[in-house]
This record gives sequence, C-alpha cells and structure tokens, in this order.
Amino acid sequence: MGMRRFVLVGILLFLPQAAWAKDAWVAYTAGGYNGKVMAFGAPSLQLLKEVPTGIDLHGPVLDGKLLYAVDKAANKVVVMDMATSKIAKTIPLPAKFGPNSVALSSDGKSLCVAGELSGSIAKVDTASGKVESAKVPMKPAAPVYAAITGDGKTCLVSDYVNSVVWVVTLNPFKVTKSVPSGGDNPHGIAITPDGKTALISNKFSANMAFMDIAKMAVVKTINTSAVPIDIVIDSKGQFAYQSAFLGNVVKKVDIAGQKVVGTFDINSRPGQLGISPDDATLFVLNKYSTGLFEAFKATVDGGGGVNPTSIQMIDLKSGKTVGQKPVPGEPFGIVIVPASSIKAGALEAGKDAVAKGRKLDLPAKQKVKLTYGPAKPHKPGVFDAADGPEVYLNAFSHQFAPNEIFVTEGDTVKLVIQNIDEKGNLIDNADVVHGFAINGYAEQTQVLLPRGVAATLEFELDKGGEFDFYCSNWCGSVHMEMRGKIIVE
Ligand SMILES: [Cu+2]
Repeated sequence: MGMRRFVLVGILLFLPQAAWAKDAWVAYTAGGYNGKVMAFGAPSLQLLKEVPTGIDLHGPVLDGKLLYAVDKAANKVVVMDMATSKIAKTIPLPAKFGPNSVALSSDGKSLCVAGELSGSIAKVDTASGKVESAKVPMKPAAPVYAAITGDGKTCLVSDYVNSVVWVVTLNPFKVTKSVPSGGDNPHGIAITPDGKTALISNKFSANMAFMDIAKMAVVKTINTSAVPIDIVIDSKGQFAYQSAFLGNVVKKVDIAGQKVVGTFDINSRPGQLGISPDDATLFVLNKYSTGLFEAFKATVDGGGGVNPTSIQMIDLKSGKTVGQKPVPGEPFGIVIVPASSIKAGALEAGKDAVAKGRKLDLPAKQKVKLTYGPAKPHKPGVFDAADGPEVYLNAFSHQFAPNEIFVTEGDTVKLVIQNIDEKGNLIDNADVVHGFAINGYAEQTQVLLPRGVAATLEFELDKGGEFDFYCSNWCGSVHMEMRGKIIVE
C-alpha cells in the first residue's frame, strides 16, 4: 500500500501542469496599437501569451475554438486557433475598410464587422472566408460597434457620425435601414440574451438607450454618466454594465427596471468591458493610468514616455476592485473563458505583462525610417524640399492639422508628426498620448506620440489614392473623431 501511495504521489507531482492552473479564467484581449492578441490569467492578471498579428488590433470574439480579431490599420480579420495560440488564417477585408469592431454569431458562422473609416459594414462567412461588404447609404458615416442577435439573423451597428443604428440582415447580407440611436454619437451596443432589447451608449448624450428589436425603435433612454463607451450584459440578462470614460465610472443598470442601480468608481478612465462567465467579475480596460503605474512607463527614443493602460477587475457583489495590473498596448475588447477550456500548451507560464524600463511596444516597421525627437514649433502643411515633400502634421486634442494632405505618388515623403498638446496648453495630462496610422500605409506609419514628442517617418509613396489616417491610441472623449485624409496623386 505504502509503495502504491508513493507511486501515485510521484505521478501527480510529475504530471505536466498547465502553468496558469492556479487561475480560474483566461482573458483574451486584442492589444490595439501593439497589434497583438494577448491572453491573461485571471485573477492573477499574469500575461500567458502574446501573439503578434498585425498593426492595430481590435476585437476579439471567440467561439471556444477560434478567436477572431480585426486590424483597423491593415484591413484584415485574423483567426487564431485557441488550441495552439497560432494564427490559423488571415481574411482580407476590402481595401481601406478601416474596421473598428467585430461581432460573432452564436452559431460561429458569421462575423459582422463595423468599417468605421470607410463607412461600410461587412459580413464574413467564417467557414469559407467569403466577405460581403456594403457602404451604408449616408455619407459621411462611421459604423463603429456591432452586435448580432441570438438567432444570428440580424446585425446592429452603431454609427457615431449619423447617430443611428444600422440594421443589417445577414442571410442574405443587406443593410436594410437606420434607426435613430436615442442620443448623440452612439458607441457600444449589446443585445440581451432573450434577443428582445439592444442597449446603446450615446457618447455625447451621457445615456443608455433601450431599443426594442421587434419594433426596431428606441423606446426608452436613461441618464448614466459622461462619455459612455462600452456595454456588457450578464448571462441572465438581468444587469447591464456601461463604462463612462469621462465620468470615470461603470454604471450598473437593471435591464427590466430600466434604471441605474449602482455605480463603480474606476481609477483610470474605462473603455471596453468584459464579464466572467459566472457573472461575478467585471473586467475593465482602462485607457489611462495617471499616477498609478509611473514606474512602468514605456520610453521612446528622443524623449517622452507612454504610461501603461491597465486591466481592472471588479467583484460585482461587493463592488470592490479585486485586481489591477498595467498591460502593454491599448487593449480593445476582452473575453473571459474558463481556464479549464484551454488546452495545455496553448499558453505559457505567467509573467508580468510590462517591465520597468521597457521600450514602447509597437509592431515592427517595414520600408520606413522612423526617428523620434522633441517637438519643435513648425508651421503645419506640405513643404517642398530638395529630396521630396516634407509634411508637418500637428496632433493635438483632438485633431490633426492639416487634416487633408496632398502629395505625389512615387515621392519619398518625410512626415513629421508632432504632439503639441503641451505647447498649446490644451490638455494637462501626460496620459493623453496620440497615435497615428495611415490606413493603406499601415506597416510604415503606425506610431505613438507622447506629449512634446515628434515622430519622423520617411517612406516611399508607392500607392496612389485617397487614404484615411487616424489616431491609433485612445486620447480622450473625441478620440474617434481625430481623423484626416492623405491624397496621393
Ligand atoms: Cu488622439
């Protein structure tokens, strides 16, 4: 008997244990400007895996086997095999599509993608990779967040320019109509598990709108807090949670009672939200970290630094913060799954996600010379120089100047982007860091600009056409509107 017990203990000791076995959950995020899928153990918030996929990654959505995310700068859907954490395939979206977010039907068959930069919405058949896309019938337009009804038939997409929700049938694919969103500048949208109600965050109306899906009309709005962004709903459809970026809170809303029943204070500007499958823990992706994680600032050559964003966990029973850690990138979207559902070998030993003295985590650049230095006063605009055009672009809260740039195809451009917030006395917050990316020239151009920093990009304009550029790091309430065009002719 003694021998047998010894053998048994020996086997148990030497069984390969998953490194994250102490964590109940795995939280997957898309890292925004670092272009990575990132997996964290929870509650430890240790980083278990980073998978580089592209330039500016939003999402993710997953069906337990595959994870999908969209690249806003590189116009593609990346598909990750969750059993191996390897990219299984990449599905190109139409050129210049500029996806901001993605929804997955509950049967796993269809993705609905909000094409913010192009004013388009797409359906992707996940099995075949077939993409159908349509511009919405208003111009300009900015489809920004998407949700699919439980029956998989309809996708609802908020549009912050037109303050409507687009109603899209998925089979056959068609943008059928628009519904007023119940306020100004709608962002996050979520559908209750019974499929009856869509909840919408109207960013500039500081409300939550209740849209009756059978009637296709907003039937009620309730005041919540300033600059509401994302919404998640618990698995029973009892409570909704809405982040308010400027209000610096998450509001708890009783869905049947259509009223606010709780407020959770957030310490560093909440954006996207996730909820654990047992409805016990809320995961908040914070955009800033003022005063919290200064030691983990990322440096850029030439001065300046970028404070990390963070993941904050709130116990929904007590309302208390039960964990918070700095993370790389600017995570957009977080989905939590049981750790037991992830195969051993898919993830690695846990480690802290950011280290002291780290360099800014940006995707590798192709065919470009990038230098950082201090911002210097210079008139914005396009200037002729001996070896090609020099473009001086000011980035400030919350615009680019100029927001239209005309250059010549074939030229090598020197593009100097300067964050002038500090000099302009605009925003007294070092966490307001602008990003920059040209959709269509994404590999050459995606950079981050801390206060007082200039980034100089030198690259060949080898593609003609009109391309959108945009701020690729959340920098404030009107960050999404920080956009412009470069015309290469
Ligand atoms: Cu910005």
